[in-house]
Amino acid sequence: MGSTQGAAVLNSLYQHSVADYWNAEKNPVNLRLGEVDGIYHHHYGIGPADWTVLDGPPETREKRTIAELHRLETAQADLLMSHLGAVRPTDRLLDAGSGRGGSSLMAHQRFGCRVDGVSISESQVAFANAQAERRDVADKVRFHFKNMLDTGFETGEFQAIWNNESTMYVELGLLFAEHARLLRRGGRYVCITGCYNDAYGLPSRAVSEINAHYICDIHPRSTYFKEMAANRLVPVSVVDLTSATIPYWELRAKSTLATGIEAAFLDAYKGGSFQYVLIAADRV
Ligand code: GPP
Ligand code: MG
Repeated sequence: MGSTQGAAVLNSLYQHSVADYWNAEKNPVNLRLGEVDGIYHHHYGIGPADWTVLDGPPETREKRTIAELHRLETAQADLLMSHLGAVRPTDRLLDAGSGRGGSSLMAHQRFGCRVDGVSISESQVAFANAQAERRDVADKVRFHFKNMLDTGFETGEFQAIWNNESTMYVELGLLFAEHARLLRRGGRYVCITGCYNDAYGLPSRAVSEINAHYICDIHPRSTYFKEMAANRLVPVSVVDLTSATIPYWELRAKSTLATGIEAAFLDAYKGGSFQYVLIAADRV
Protein backbone atom coordinates (compact mmCIF):
# COMPACT_ATOMS: atom_id res chain seq x y z
CA MET A 1 0.00 0.00 0.00
CA GLY A 2 1.06 3.57 -0.52
CA SER A 3 1.06 6.79 1.37
CA THR A 4 -2.55 6.81 2.52
CA GLN A 5 -2.30 3.71 4.63
CA GLY A 6 -3.77 4.66 7.98
CA ALA A 7 -4.59 8.18 6.80
CA ALA A 8 -8.16 9.46 6.83
CA VAL A 9 -9.98 9.51 3.48
CA LEU A 10 -11.91 12.66 4.39
CA ASN A 11 -9.56 15.45 5.35
CA SER A 12 -11.69 18.53 5.88
CA LEU A 13 -15.14 19.59 6.97
CA TYR A 14 -15.75 20.48 3.31
CA GLN A 15 -14.98 16.94 2.17
CA HIS A 16 -17.30 15.60 4.87
CA SER A 17 -20.13 17.79 3.60
CA VAL A 18 -19.57 16.64 0.00
CA ALA A 19 -19.52 12.99 1.14
CA ASP A 20 -22.77 13.56 3.08
CA TYR A 21 -24.43 14.95 -0.07
CA TRP A 22 -23.47 11.95 -2.21
CA ASN A 23 -24.16 9.39 0.50
CA ALA A 24 -27.74 10.68 0.70
CA GLU A 25 -28.29 11.40 -3.03
CA LYS A 26 -31.11 9.44 -4.68
CA ASN A 27 -32.31 11.72 -7.47
CA PRO A 28 -34.68 9.94 -9.88
CA VAL A 29 -32.85 11.76 -12.69
CA ASN A 30 -29.88 9.54 -11.87
CA LEU A 31 -31.51 6.33 -10.64
CA ARG A 32 -34.27 6.03 -13.26
CA LEU A 33 -31.83 6.73 -16.07
CA GLY A 34 -29.43 4.14 -14.67
CA GLU A 35 -32.20 1.53 -14.59
CA VAL A 36 -32.42 1.72 -18.39
CA ASP A 37 -29.38 -0.55 -18.83
CA GLY A 38 -27.61 -0.73 -15.44
CA ILE A 39 -25.08 1.99 -16.31
CA TYR A 40 -25.50 4.71 -13.67
CA HIS A 41 -24.04 8.06 -14.68
CA HIS A 42 -23.32 11.19 -12.66
CA HIS A 43 -22.68 13.55 -15.49
CA TYR A 44 -24.69 15.34 -18.17
CA GLY A 45 -25.38 14.60 -21.82
CA ILE A 46 -24.27 15.80 -25.24
CA GLY A 47 -25.55 15.69 -28.81
CA PRO A 48 -28.77 16.43 -30.68
CA ALA A 49 -31.91 15.34 -28.81
CA ASP A 50 -34.84 13.46 -30.27
CA TRP A 51 -37.64 15.88 -29.41
CA THR A 52 -40.35 13.46 -30.54
CA VAL A 53 -40.02 11.73 -27.15
CA LEU A 54 -42.18 14.54 -25.76
CA ASP A 55 -45.05 13.59 -28.07
CA GLY A 56 -47.67 11.05 -27.12
CA PRO A 57 -49.41 10.17 -23.85
CA PRO A 58 -47.73 10.77 -20.43
CA GLU A 59 -46.88 7.06 -19.88
CA THR A 60 -44.79 6.67 -23.01
CA ARG A 61 -43.57 10.24 -22.87
CA GLU A 62 -41.82 9.74 -19.50
CA LYS A 63 -40.28 6.41 -20.44
CA ARG A 64 -39.02 7.71 -23.77
CA THR A 65 -37.64 10.91 -22.21
CA ILE A 66 -35.71 8.91 -19.63
CA ALA A 67 -34.24 6.69 -22.34
CA GLU A 68 -33.28 9.73 -24.42
CA LEU A 69 -31.58 11.59 -21.54
CA HIS A 70 -29.71 8.39 -20.72
CA ARG A 71 -28.62 8.00 -24.33
CA LEU A 72 -27.20 11.56 -24.30
CA GLU A 73 -25.32 10.91 -21.04
CA THR A 74 -23.88 7.69 -22.46
CA ALA A 75 -22.80 9.61 -25.57
CA GLN A 76 -20.90 12.00 -23.29
CA ALA A 77 -19.02 9.13 -21.63
CA ASP A 78 -18.31 7.57 -25.05
CA LEU A 79 -16.74 10.80 -26.21
CA LEU A 80 -14.56 10.93 -23.10
CA MET A 81 -13.40 7.32 -23.67
CA SER A 82 -12.54 8.09 -27.28
CA HIS A 83 -9.92 10.58 -26.00
CA LEU A 84 -8.14 8.08 -23.73
CA GLY A 85 -5.81 7.04 -26.57
CA ALA A 86 -4.62 3.51 -27.20
CA VAL A 87 -5.47 1.40 -24.17
CA ARG A 88 -4.42 -2.26 -24.07
CA PRO A 89 -6.13 -5.02 -22.07
CA THR A 90 -3.06 -5.17 -19.82
CA ASP A 91 -3.23 -1.46 -18.95
CA ARG A 92 -4.84 0.04 -15.88
CA LEU A 93 -7.27 2.96 -15.85
CA LEU A 94 -8.35 5.22 -13.02
CA ASP A 95 -11.79 6.88 -12.75
CA ALA A 96 -11.26 9.78 -10.35
CA GLY A 97 -14.59 10.57 -8.72
CA SER A 98 -16.32 7.44 -9.97
CA GLY A 99 -19.88 8.01 -8.66
CA ARG A 100 -22.12 4.97 -9.15
CA GLY A 101 -19.58 3.51 -11.55
CA GLY A 102 -21.12 3.98 -15.01
CA SER A 103 -18.04 5.36 -16.77
CA SER A 104 -15.73 2.71 -15.29
CA LEU A 105 -18.00 -0.12 -16.46
CA MET A 106 -18.15 1.41 -19.94
CA ALA A 107 -14.36 1.73 -20.06
CA HIS A 108 -13.94 -1.92 -19.11
CA GLN A 109 -16.43 -2.95 -21.78
CA ARG A 110 -14.57 -0.90 -24.35
CA PHE A 111 -10.94 -1.72 -23.51
CA GLY A 112 -11.20 -4.99 -21.59
CA CYS A 113 -8.69 -3.77 -19.02
CA ARG A 114 -8.68 -3.30 -15.28
CA VAL A 115 -10.38 -0.13 -14.05
CA ASP A 116 -10.25 1.32 -10.55
CA GLY A 117 -12.69 3.99 -9.41
CA VAL A 118 -12.33 6.17 -6.34
CA SER A 119 -14.98 8.15 -4.48
CA ILE A 120 -15.26 9.77 -1.07
CA SER A 121 -18.86 8.54 -0.83
CA GLU A 122 -19.07 5.11 0.80
CA SER A 123 -22.62 4.64 -0.51
CA GLN A 124 -21.48 5.28 -4.07
CA VAL A 125 -18.55 2.89 -3.69
CA ALA A 126 -20.84 0.14 -2.37
CA PHE A 127 -23.40 0.75 -5.12
CA ALA A 128 -20.76 0.72 -7.85
CA ASN A 129 -19.12 -2.47 -6.56
CA ALA A 130 -22.54 -4.15 -6.51
CA GLN A 131 -23.02 -3.19 -10.16
CA ALA A 132 -19.61 -4.64 -11.07
CA GLU A 133 -20.57 -7.88 -9.31
CA ARG A 134 -23.92 -8.02 -11.08
CA ARG A 135 -22.09 -7.77 -14.37
CA ASP A 136 -19.57 -10.36 -13.30
CA VAL A 137 -16.62 -8.03 -13.79
CA ALA A 138 -15.73 -7.40 -10.13
CA ASP A 139 -12.30 -8.96 -10.70
CA LYS A 140 -11.55 -6.23 -13.30
CA VAL A 141 -13.55 -3.21 -12.15
CA ARG A 142 -13.12 -2.16 -8.54
CA PHE A 143 -14.34 0.83 -6.60
CA HIS A 144 -12.55 2.18 -3.56
CA PHE A 145 -13.38 4.52 -0.73
CA LYS A 146 -10.40 6.75 -1.42
CA ASN A 147 -9.60 10.40 -1.86
CA MET A 148 -8.54 11.27 -5.41
CA LEU A 149 -6.04 13.76 -4.02
CA ASP A 150 -4.16 11.02 -2.17
CA THR A 151 -5.09 7.59 -3.50
CA GLY A 152 -2.28 5.48 -2.13
CA PHE A 153 -1.96 3.69 -5.49
CA GLU A 154 1.53 2.97 -6.78
CA THR A 155 3.45 5.62 -8.72
CA GLY A 156 3.30 5.25 -12.53
CA GLU A 157 0.70 2.49 -12.33
CA PHE A 158 -1.88 3.94 -14.74
CA GLN A 159 -1.99 4.32 -18.52
CA ALA A 160 -4.90 6.77 -18.32
CA ILE A 161 -6.93 8.68 -15.77
CA TRP A 162 -10.12 10.65 -16.17
CA ASN A 163 -12.35 12.98 -14.18
CA ASN A 164 -15.89 13.01 -15.51
CA GLU A 165 -17.36 16.12 -13.87
CA SER A 166 -15.58 15.72 -10.57
CA THR A 167 -12.78 18.31 -10.69
CA MET A 168 -15.01 21.04 -9.22
CA TYR A 169 -14.77 19.37 -5.82
CA VAL A 170 -11.01 19.72 -5.43
CA GLU A 171 -8.07 22.09 -5.79
CA LEU A 172 -6.64 21.44 -9.24
CA GLY A 173 -3.00 21.89 -8.18
CA LEU A 174 -3.36 19.04 -5.68
CA LEU A 175 -5.34 16.88 -8.10
CA PHE A 176 -2.97 17.18 -11.04
CA ALA A 177 0.06 16.55 -8.83
CA GLU A 178 -1.49 13.23 -7.80
CA HIS A 179 -2.48 12.38 -11.40
CA ALA A 180 1.04 13.16 -12.63
CA ARG A 181 2.40 10.80 -9.98
CA LEU A 182 -0.02 7.98 -10.87
CA LEU A 183 0.28 8.21 -14.66
CA ARG A 184 3.10 6.52 -16.44
CA ARG A 185 5.13 8.76 -18.73
CA GLY A 186 3.28 8.98 -22.05
CA GLY A 187 -0.02 8.25 -20.31
CA ARG A 188 -3.19 10.22 -20.95
CA TYR A 189 -5.40 12.39 -18.76
CA VAL A 190 -8.93 13.42 -19.82
CA CYS A 191 -11.49 15.55 -18.05
CA ILE A 192 -14.94 16.76 -18.97
CA THR A 193 -15.93 19.66 -16.79
CA GLY A 194 -18.01 22.77 -16.43
CA CYS A 195 -15.74 25.77 -15.97
CA TYR A 196 -16.42 29.46 -15.74
CA ASN A 197 -15.32 31.59 -18.63
CA ASP A 198 -12.42 33.93 -17.84
CA ALA A 199 -13.45 36.07 -20.79
CA TYR A 200 -16.78 36.77 -19.07
CA GLY A 201 -15.15 37.74 -15.76
CA LEU A 202 -15.78 36.21 -12.35
CA PRO A 203 -18.56 33.64 -11.66
CA SER A 204 -22.02 34.78 -12.72
CA ARG A 205 -25.11 34.44 -10.53
CA ALA A 206 -26.06 31.26 -12.42
CA VAL A 207 -22.60 29.74 -11.86
CA SER A 208 -22.86 30.61 -8.16
CA GLU A 209 -26.27 28.89 -8.05
CA ILE A 210 -24.76 25.74 -9.52
CA ASN A 211 -21.98 25.83 -6.92
CA ALA A 212 -24.52 26.16 -4.10
CA HIS A 213 -26.72 23.39 -5.52
CA TYR A 214 -23.95 20.76 -5.59
CA ILE A 215 -21.67 22.20 -2.84
CA CYS A 216 -18.90 22.52 -5.42
CA ASP A 217 -16.46 25.21 -6.54
CA ILE A 218 -16.41 25.59 -10.32
CA HIS A 219 -12.94 26.66 -11.47
CA PRO A 220 -12.13 29.18 -14.18
CA ARG A 221 -11.04 27.71 -17.50
CA SER A 222 -7.58 29.25 -17.06
CA THR A 223 -6.82 27.29 -13.89
CA TYR A 224 -7.04 23.98 -15.76
CA PHE A 225 -4.25 24.97 -18.13
CA LYS A 226 -2.14 26.67 -15.48
CA GLU A 227 -2.21 23.64 -13.18
CA MET A 228 -1.71 21.14 -16.02
CA ALA A 229 1.36 23.05 -17.17
CA ALA A 230 2.66 23.03 -13.60
CA ASN A 231 2.22 19.24 -13.35
CA ARG A 232 3.69 17.77 -16.54
CA LEU A 233 0.29 17.47 -18.25
CA VAL A 234 0.41 18.86 -21.80
CA PRO A 235 -2.99 19.42 -23.48
CA VAL A 236 -3.44 17.53 -26.74
CA SER A 237 -7.16 18.26 -27.34
CA VAL A 238 -9.54 20.90 -26.04
CA VAL A 239 -13.17 20.58 -27.14
CA ASP A 240 -15.80 23.15 -26.26
CA LEU A 241 -18.95 21.07 -25.68
CA THR A 242 -21.12 23.96 -24.54
CA SER A 243 -23.43 24.02 -27.56
CA ALA A 244 -23.54 20.21 -27.63
CA THR A 245 -24.85 19.98 -24.06
CA ILE A 246 -27.65 22.56 -24.38
CA PRO A 247 -30.22 20.13 -25.95
CA TYR A 248 -29.73 17.78 -22.96
CA TRP A 249 -30.60 20.60 -20.55
CA GLU A 250 -33.54 21.79 -22.67
CA LEU A 251 -34.99 18.28 -22.69
CA ARG A 252 -34.26 17.68 -19.01
CA ALA A 253 -36.01 20.97 -18.15
CA LYS A 254 -39.17 19.66 -19.86
CA SER A 255 -39.05 16.24 -18.16
CA THR A 256 -40.76 15.06 -14.96
CA LEU A 257 -37.28 14.37 -13.56
CA ALA A 258 -36.08 18.00 -13.53
CA THR A 259 -34.35 18.83 -10.23
CA GLY A 260 -34.65 22.62 -10.34
CA ILE A 261 -31.08 23.38 -11.47
CA GLU A 262 -31.88 23.26 -15.21
CA ALA A 263 -32.58 27.01 -15.62
CA ALA A 264 -29.25 27.92 -14.00
CA PHE A 265 -27.32 25.69 -16.45
CA LEU A 266 -29.21 27.07 -19.43
CA ASP A 267 -28.71 30.70 -18.29
CA ALA A 268 -25.03 30.12 -17.61
CA TYR A 269 -24.33 28.40 -20.93
CA LYS A 270 -26.42 30.72 -23.06
CA GLY A 271 -25.15 33.86 -21.29
CA GLY A 272 -21.53 32.87 -21.93
CA SER A 273 -20.42 32.79 -18.29
CA PHE A 274 -19.99 29.03 -18.19
CA GLN A 275 -18.54 26.44 -20.57
CA TYR A 276 -18.68 22.67 -20.83
CA VAL A 277 -15.29 21.45 -22.03
CA LEU A 278 -13.28 18.33 -22.63
CA ILE A 279 -9.53 18.57 -22.09
CA ALA A 280 -7.18 15.71 -22.93
CA ALA A 281 -3.52 15.92 -21.93
CA ASP A 282 -0.41 13.81 -22.22
CA ARG A 283 1.69 13.06 -19.16
CA VAL A 284 5.21 13.98 -20.27
C1 GPP B 1 -23.45 15.71 -10.97
O1 GPP B 1 -24.00 14.84 -11.81
C2 GPP B 1 -22.28 16.39 -11.48
C3 GPP B 1 -21.76 17.28 -10.65
C4 GPP B 1 -22.28 17.51 -9.31
C5 GPP B 1 -20.65 18.08 -11.02
C6 GPP B 1 -21.05 19.48 -11.30
C7 GPP B 1 -20.92 19.61 -12.73
C8 GPP B 1 -20.77 20.75 -13.37
C9 GPP B 1 -20.61 20.74 -14.84
C10 GPP B 1 -20.74 22.02 -12.66
P1 GPP B 1 -25.36 14.22 -11.32
O2 GPP B 1 -25.79 13.37 -12.43
O3 GPP B 1 -25.23 13.57 -9.99
O4 GPP B 1 -26.29 15.51 -11.15
P2 GPP B 1 -27.87 15.54 -11.23
O5 GPP B 1 -28.39 14.87 -10.00
O6 GPP B 1 -28.22 17.00 -11.28
O7 GPP B 1 -28.25 14.80 -12.49
MG1 MG C 1 -27.51 13.16 -13.38
